Amino acid sequence: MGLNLTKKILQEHLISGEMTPGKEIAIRIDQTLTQDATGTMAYLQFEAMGVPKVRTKLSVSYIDHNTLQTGFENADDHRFLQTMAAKYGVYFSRPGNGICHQVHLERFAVPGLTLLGSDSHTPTAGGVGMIAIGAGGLDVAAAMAGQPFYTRMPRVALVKLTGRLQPWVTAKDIILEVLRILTVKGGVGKIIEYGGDGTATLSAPERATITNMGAELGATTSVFPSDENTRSYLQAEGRENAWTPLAADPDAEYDEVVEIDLDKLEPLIAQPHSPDNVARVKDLEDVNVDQVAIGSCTNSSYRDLMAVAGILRGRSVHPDTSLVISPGSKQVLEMVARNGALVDMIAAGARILESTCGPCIGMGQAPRSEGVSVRTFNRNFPGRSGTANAKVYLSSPEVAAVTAIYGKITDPRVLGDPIAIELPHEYLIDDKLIVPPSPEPENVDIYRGPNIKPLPINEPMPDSLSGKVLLKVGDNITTDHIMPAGAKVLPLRSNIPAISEHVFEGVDATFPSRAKAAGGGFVVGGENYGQGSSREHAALAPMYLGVKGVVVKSFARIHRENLINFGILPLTLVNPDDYEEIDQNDEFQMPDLRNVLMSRQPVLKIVDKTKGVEIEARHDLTERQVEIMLAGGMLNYIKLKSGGRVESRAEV
Ligand code: MIC
Ligand code: SF4
Repeated sequence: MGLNLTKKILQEHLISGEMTPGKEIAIRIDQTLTQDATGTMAYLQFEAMGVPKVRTKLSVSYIDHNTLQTGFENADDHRFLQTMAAKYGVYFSRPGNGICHQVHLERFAVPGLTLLGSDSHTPTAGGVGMIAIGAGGLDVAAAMAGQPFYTRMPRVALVKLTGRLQPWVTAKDIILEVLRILTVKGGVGKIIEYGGDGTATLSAPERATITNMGAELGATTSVFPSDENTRSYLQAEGRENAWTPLAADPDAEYDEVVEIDLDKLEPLIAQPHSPDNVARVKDLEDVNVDQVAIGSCTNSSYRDLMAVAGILRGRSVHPDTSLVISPGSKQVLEMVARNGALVDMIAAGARILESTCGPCIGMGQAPRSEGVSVRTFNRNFPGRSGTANAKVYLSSPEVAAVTAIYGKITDPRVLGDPIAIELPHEYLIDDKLIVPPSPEPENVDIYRGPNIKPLPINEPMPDSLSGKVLLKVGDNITTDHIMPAGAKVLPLRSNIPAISEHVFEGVDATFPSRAKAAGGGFVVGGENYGQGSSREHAALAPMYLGVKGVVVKSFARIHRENLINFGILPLTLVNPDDYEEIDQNDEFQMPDLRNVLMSRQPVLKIVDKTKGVEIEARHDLTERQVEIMLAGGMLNYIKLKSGGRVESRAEV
């Protein structure tokens, strides 16, 4: 049996372990990316590792999330990041240059290489055949310091595309269909590989829309073959040298196969409040819409904005609907400005925002109370838009643009003939907003504004753990629930004492004060706990508040890894029905925990003293992860291994 593409690339990068699903593997990381919201912490952690220069082939630091600058915090962090990049050998993409994933695809992604990014949508680069994985900032810091990335070998699922998309049906509809079939937890523990004749009909930017939103499946990553379409994209970006052909062997084996007939797909839309709550657009056509937002790392490429401009040309935005557009990058914005497409958007009444994440992460453009917003983004979790009771739908740019004109959810096929979009033979290449590292790093002083607080570091694990269940939550809790983002909270990403006051804000605003008063404790959750963003703040801030363990039915990958990195014990219930027995405020005890973990038994006992019962839970930690837990987290572990070098240098 031949190899699938995933295994071929992983094999090339394998440092240790065997490629059997579920077994821990270590892979070499060629490239890293960070963005400002996770990057400040990642670079503080990198600095604490005491390495003079990054040891990757390429590392890029992007500023794209926190650009509102409503106070000094964001600008201070930008300066910190720019000086860190200059000193430690990292390329720096300045604010205005675009969203990290869009710019990385345009300027840096290379087929067959590995990329680790401190953002869950890093898999976007899988659109050109990279194995691109999202992780917590600490894992990315370790990769910059030359460490391999450890993960469990995922299973590999093939999504076999046949046929070709009909007019007005797009790449977004393909990934929404995959989400409809597999759900937001259907990709956990898997890499999704795309194949079949239908792949040849999709351009690299369309493929990137699909791999981007593979994050919403919970997948480790998603990857397309590298073929002639990949070559022409890289050539048009002036990077043909980066191209290599890559494909699965014809007789490759997969753990699972999903088939999608592109001919049969129709325009789709995800309804509130989950990306897998997918319906046909034509079944929702009576829904009035207050706001349409076009942009984000999923759908803001040149191709997408040309489709939008083509629809808006000579038409007007509905008087009851606001249309905002954020182009994905400076390249996209400059090209649509030069060819006049921007004028079509402005003339139709669109509000043009800068090339950043913007409304996708709640940095402005919150909808009205109970308002309906149709967005081309990838997440519609409750509250993420900035308005707790808004109803957010996710669609293609085509559906979004037509909806903005009609003021209600509208199937774009009403417009008749499709818009013809010609992909450029040459993209406009101007990297002036990408600053290379300094040739004289010894002369670069690191700038630290007052918002950068020392990195909290956990204590080694005590012999036993005990404490209260501080909070009990249900299924599919996102990291947006645990550690909200948005214009008020995001500026505090480098200030853990301040940001920890917002933990679980939308779920139970009393959580931080109760956790502190109780001297810490436990959180209990349902299925797929911690889905969504890679933000390690969803582990770091609870750790700061004293959370010692999280007991759930199942975890999302990145969040579980982040909990381990910060020394919070992740436990899954052996018998999911035990969830019903546990109540908030129950007293938990885990006696003799250090010994139990060291004994390599995967199952341990939680004594629920309040109920007088014992509950079985699995930790599923690898030997390496047991050592990390015992040390009180990854930084302490690295310190032990390196003879005590790690320190928190971010003193102010
Ligand atoms: C997101 O889409 O939620 C973010 C903001 O890009 C996050 C990272 C973060 O919280 O900083 C992600 O997806 O990882
Ligand atoms: Fe930015 Fe939104 Fe993409 Fe996250 S999902 S990187 S916030 S555009």
